[in-house]
Amino acid sequence: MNDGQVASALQCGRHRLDISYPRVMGILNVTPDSFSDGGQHVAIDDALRHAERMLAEGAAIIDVGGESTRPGAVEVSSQQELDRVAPVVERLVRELDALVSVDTSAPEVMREAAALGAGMLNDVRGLRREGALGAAALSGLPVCVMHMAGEPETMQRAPGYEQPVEEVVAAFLEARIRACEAAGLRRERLILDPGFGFGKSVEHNLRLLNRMAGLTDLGLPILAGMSRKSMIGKVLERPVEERLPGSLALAALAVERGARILRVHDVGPSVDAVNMTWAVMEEGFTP
Ligand code: 7PJ
Repeated sequence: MNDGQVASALQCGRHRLDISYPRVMGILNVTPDSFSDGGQHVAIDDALRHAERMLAEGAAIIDVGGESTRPGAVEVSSQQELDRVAPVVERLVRELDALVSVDTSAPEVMREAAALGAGMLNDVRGLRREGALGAAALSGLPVCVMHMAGEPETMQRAPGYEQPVEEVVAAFLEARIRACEAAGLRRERLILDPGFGFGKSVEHNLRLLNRMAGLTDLGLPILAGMSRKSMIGKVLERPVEERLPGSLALAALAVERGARILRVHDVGPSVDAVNMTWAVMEEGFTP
């Protein structure tokens, strides 16, 4: 049972993450389309510099992803994912002492991430892959469990829901909490994510954000990721490089509706937006 109160901190390996106020997670993509032209070593150096900047701007977590889960993306093998992610995780931990989250659905990648010193796992498939529940349970790390309808390759073709989307998402997350507990992953280690843009139309996304506060009834921290997503592009008719104002508006609203971790590309501006929102909600918070 829980009393509806969200924990004020998460033990993330060696790091203790204070979530008594909303925190920002900076996105670090290490997919080939995000690699620079100079080969893998240059790419890793670039990734590290980018992470360093995000930490300086106030990111509490660096989310490293080696599998593109953008709409239409095809699956990669877990070996490919490991080859991309492992060297970056290793250096982020050793050189920057960063709290690293690894965005993966692959049990092998989860195990290796934990061994390399990552502090959090982030699975857009909600630990539904064969072996993922067990690997996540054994890691001892907090895990973000996200709702996704379908698979990235096909999920945006014609998203449809028989019930209101917020009810489908809440029921899915409740079922995943039970599956995690059955696998020995205690609910105190879970973070919930409604999965904006994953098998959802723009109308679904807007409705889901508007009603997201309902998810706080489950008593677990909520992570929201809407940074630069197509819902902003569709509403404002902006290309991806012009979505910062829209992203900040959505981050502020997500905080107001209960999010404690915001997954973003533009860390500095997001930290300000989130802190300002929290200052209003708490009438006096100073970062
Ligand atoms: C999310 C994610 C999200 C979590 C991506 C993109 C697509 N992980 N990974 N939540 N989105 N937890 O950033 O546009 O919303 S990849």
